[in-house]
Amino acid sequence: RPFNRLLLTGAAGGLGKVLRERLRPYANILRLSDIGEMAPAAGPHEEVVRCDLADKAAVHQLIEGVDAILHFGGVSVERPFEEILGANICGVFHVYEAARRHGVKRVVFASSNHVIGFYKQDEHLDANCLRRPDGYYGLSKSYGEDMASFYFDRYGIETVSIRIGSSFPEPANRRMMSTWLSYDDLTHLLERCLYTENVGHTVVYGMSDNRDVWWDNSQAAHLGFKPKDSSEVFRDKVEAQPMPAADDPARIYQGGAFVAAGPFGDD
Ligand code: NAI
Ligand code: 15L
Repeated sequence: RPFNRLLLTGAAGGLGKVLRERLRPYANILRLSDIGEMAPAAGPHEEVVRCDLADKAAVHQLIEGVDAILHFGGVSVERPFEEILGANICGVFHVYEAARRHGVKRVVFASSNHVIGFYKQDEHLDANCLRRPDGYYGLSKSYGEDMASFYFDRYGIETVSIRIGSSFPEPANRRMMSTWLSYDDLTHLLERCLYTENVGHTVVYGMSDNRDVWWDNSQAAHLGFKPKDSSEVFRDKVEAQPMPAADDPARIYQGGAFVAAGPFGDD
């Protein structure tokens, strides 16, 4: 039972390009949006709309006629606060406010492990842990999760916030042996996020069935997310890399190098 029209923001990005292909079964029409160019041009059952998430009126137009939103657009790494502000903080407000005004009832929000990035790698977390954002980027995702919670409590718009670990073709380093999320497992998770009823605001950690994990998804068990892949198949390749020094954030913190990014600007 596909949705009539699904919106994917961030469609020109790394995950957006992958999801453009993989979301096809779930929508009669997939509306793709990004501030950047989205090649190729719209194919059958696609709509391509350039839009800056910082532009409230444009986002309002973008969301008209949509049945559910996969919100993947925005700045995806640590950057100066002013860059994060428009795309991620104003952007997520614009998305929810437009969803409210157009009666959209389901959002899947690409949150990030960087909302809890300042926990150490020997700590185990579930969805109820206090957040410890590791930068302005992590703060913006934390704000997005609060926005999701508020719009559910106030307006009944349901969201699954996925604290994505590291979703790339393969884990690039030792830290990602724990945080890696394969594209197949991401796709399965998105399917569960779209179709599970009564999610309220659910927080789920987006990780594959990796051997050594830091996160417990028991509070999101109702989603029925059962990852099938594991980073183990890459272990030899990853462990051929030199071990980071004992004081390297990549070895200490769940957020890895993000905890030490910046400061930016003149200071
Ligand atoms: P990406 O940086 O490749 O894609 C993000 C897209 O958002 C880009 O195409 C960019 O042009 C667009 N964008 C940026 N500012 C915008 C604005 N003002 N208006 C409209 N679009 C704008 O990132 P990626 O890896 O594809 O990630 C997608 C989402 O998932 C992001 O929200 C990211 O924070 C989140 N995420 C990704 C992880 C990963 O491992 N790939 C891990 C955790 C979270
Ligand atoms: C993220 O939130 C980023 O968007 C992505 O590029 C990776 O850096 C990922 O986290 C990670 O922590 O590996």
